[in-house]
Amino acid sequence: MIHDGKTIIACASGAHAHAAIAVIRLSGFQQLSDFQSFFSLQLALVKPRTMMRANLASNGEMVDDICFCYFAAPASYTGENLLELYVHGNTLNVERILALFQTQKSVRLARPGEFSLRALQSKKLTLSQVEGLDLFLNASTPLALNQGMALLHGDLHQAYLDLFVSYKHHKAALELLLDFHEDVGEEEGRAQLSESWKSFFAQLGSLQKRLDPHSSRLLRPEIVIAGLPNAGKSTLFNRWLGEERAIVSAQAGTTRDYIAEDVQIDGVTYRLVDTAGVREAQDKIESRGIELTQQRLARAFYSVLLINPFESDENELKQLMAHPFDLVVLTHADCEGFSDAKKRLVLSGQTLFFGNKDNDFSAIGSFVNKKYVEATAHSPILQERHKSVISACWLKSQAYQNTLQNQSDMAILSHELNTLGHCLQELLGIVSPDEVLDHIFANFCIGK
Ligand SMILES: Nc1nc2c(ncn2[C@@H]2O[C@H](COP(=O)(O)OP(=O)(O)OP(=O)(O)O)[C@@H](O)[C@H]2O)c(=O)[nH]1
Ligand SMILES: [Mg+2]
Repeated sequence: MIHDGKTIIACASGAHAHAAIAVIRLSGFQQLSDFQSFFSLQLALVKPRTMMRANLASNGEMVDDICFCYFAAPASYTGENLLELYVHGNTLNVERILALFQTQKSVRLARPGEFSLRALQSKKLTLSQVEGLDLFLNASTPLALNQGMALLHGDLHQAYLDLFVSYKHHKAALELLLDFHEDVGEEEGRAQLSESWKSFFAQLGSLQKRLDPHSSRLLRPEIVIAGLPNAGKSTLFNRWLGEERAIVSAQAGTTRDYIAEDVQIDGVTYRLVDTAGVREAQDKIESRGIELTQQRLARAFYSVLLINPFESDENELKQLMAHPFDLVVLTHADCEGFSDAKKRLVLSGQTLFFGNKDNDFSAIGSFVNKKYVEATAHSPILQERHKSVISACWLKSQAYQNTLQNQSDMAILSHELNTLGHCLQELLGIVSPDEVLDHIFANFCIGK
């Protein structure tokens, strides 16, 4: 996305629901007085970072009674001249004010994320901070919220900076051995090389331990209820939500598409997903529904297999159980003959029983929470970009370590270390080679 020099405008507080107040942002204008025709007070007199009140007007007709605050460049979120309007949050009103400002040729609607992109371009935010902001604003788990804040606050970025400093120490040690070994001495040079590598490798190792291929499931964790048709999935789904959200009927194959709603368990928001019963599909729609069930199961954070022990086809159940379910729930526990019916099933792992009158889902909730606590204990890194770059760095550093141990040719080592360096720069942004040289002369006393 290239900066086209236009002023961008958008509602920053979500324009899709009526609210008491909505915040509209404008960024990138030449001077505040560009908007004079819309304001009832003299904009030339407005001091930056001061809350003001004014009437907004269009062709002399009052549009809204608002408050506003002006942030002069570069001391603003985007680093540009920025104006925040606090308007009445009716969606029509917001639309009307957005349209009013766009009557000026230089103003256009912002694209998603464009304010943050401009903040990045003006170096007000680092890439990690922008990613943190994204994580923070979309978080549905405390892990994502905390990690978003850590990124935004620059904590994780600091860990990458520290890693890069260690890398530069090591690179400097290698350069020293290559170009100045007569000054330093071979033995001393090799010792520095080995020590600096150990320290870098340990730092990278602790980041690598935070990689988890399944961590994307923690961003918006789903609890997926699956089973054969008529197992009682929609019944359990409705009872958990406390409302008649899904259609329940004695006809097998009632749920065709999956249905999802949010549930809270110990401060974490999960998507609870009711799915189409899995069987030999009877038509194209059912077949698609079953495909969707399999997809939801594959990306589920927690999967629950529901079984009606009175109506369970062993072969079909066997096929379903190929998926590693976290929990099995037997339904129809209120029905006569339940104990005998359940004896016919061969089950392993966690199992719970539910009948028509059971409304207490705390047992399932505590199993789900246990898994969440275990899955987040090592603070897994959630950002896909960070995960893939760290894992590439890890692979490269292992290869380099191999060469370091077995290869005495410094030129090859230097080449491999450079490719690792490029990878690290991806975590941080491009760094000029001059910096490495600066580092050598700053940290090592050469030509004593
Ligand atoms: N007695 C009793 N009936 C139940 C129980 N759970 C579900 N039912 C009944 O079983 C039938 C099927 O229930 P649903 O919840 O629609 O089953 P489903 O698994 O969603 O079925 P599909 O959407 O067709 O895959 C309905 O008539 C429910 O009232 C239970 O625990 N006890
Ligand atoms: Mg159903």
